[in-house]
Amino acid sequence: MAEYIPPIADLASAEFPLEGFLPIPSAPENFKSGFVGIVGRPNVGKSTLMNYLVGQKIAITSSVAQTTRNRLRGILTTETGQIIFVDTPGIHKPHHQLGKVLVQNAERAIQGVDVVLFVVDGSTKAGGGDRYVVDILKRWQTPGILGINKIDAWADDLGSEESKESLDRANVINSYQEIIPEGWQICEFSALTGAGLDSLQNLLFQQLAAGPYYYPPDLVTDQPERFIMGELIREQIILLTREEIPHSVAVVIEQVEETPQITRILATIHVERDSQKGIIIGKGGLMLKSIGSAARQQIQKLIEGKVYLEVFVKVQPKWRQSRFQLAELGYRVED
Ligand SMILES: Nc1nc2c(ncn2[C@@H]2O[C@H](COP(=O)(O)OP(=O)(O)OP(=O)(O)O)[C@@H](O)[C@H]2O)c(=O)[nH]1
Ligand SMILES: [Mg+2]
Repeated sequence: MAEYIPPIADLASAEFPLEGFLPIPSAPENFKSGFVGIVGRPNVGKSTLMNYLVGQKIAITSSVAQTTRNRLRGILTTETGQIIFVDTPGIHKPHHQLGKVLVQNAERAIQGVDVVLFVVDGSTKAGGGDRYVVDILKRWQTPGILGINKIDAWADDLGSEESKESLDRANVINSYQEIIPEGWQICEFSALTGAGLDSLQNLLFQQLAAGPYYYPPDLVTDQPERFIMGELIREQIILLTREEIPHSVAVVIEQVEETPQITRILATIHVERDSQKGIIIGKGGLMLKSIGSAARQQIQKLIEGKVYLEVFVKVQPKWRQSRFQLAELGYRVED
């Protein structure tokens, strides 16, 4: 059936449900489906969670806050139903135009989904950043679930002292319970190890109503391949450079040329200052070489073929402050 699947890029702008595409079967009577928004403050593990649930790396992840910059859809199809996860940028108090766009997009996602999965970091108690997110969530009546992530950290930090463990664990859960709207269910899991994710999946299906297949059963994202390629390059920059560089970087895929033997990709890395360009290029071009080579390997996995990747670095002063430049680099408020 694979030959009937339309190009991923076409699906991105298609209407739901995607009727008329051959590979979409009609759903049995008790089939559940719907949209689940994954929201929370930056760095709590939202993208790691979505990747685990759908079984493929769709969203890049890192220990640097504000890694995700766009709403990303990841699709999970089982015999029970189909969940379309919407991964969102971490909600924070924005300091520049880019931040404003990110938070606006996260807020829009909350309004457009059937269930909100509010993900928090279980290795720390609730803080101001979480309360800030809850205040935004309360503006909408979308049903919610509290997802306490990183529970693998409980065992690591607390050793074998059982009483201390249960005490701290209870404290953490209580701190989040106190801030969420009444009636929300709670689920604990680790997006890193997968512990607790079966229960989470069951809980989500319980919350969804009967519905159609929105996407073909074997599709895991509607994100265009070009977009993911750019993200994989940005991920390597985040991983290999430090400090303020990750936030000042945008990647644009200028050209993709496919031949039966190889895919040639031309990409531009945009930074804000000459000094940042210097860091990205590195001594004797070594840093850029490392970024390109690591990204190329990731892209080869994505497209399952050989890749030739050519990367340029361009200085575009203050692009994060300019609405026009943001839009040009692919960051705009999404419908
Ligand atoms: N120990 C542990 N670390 C985790 C877990 N889930 C995610 N992480 C780590 O937390 C960091 C942030 O993960 P991301 O998935 O990028 O977080 P995010 O919420 O998408 O972050 P933003 O996109 O910046 O909002 C990464 O270093 C992950 O490896 C978990 O269950 N346990
Ligand atoms: Mg993310």
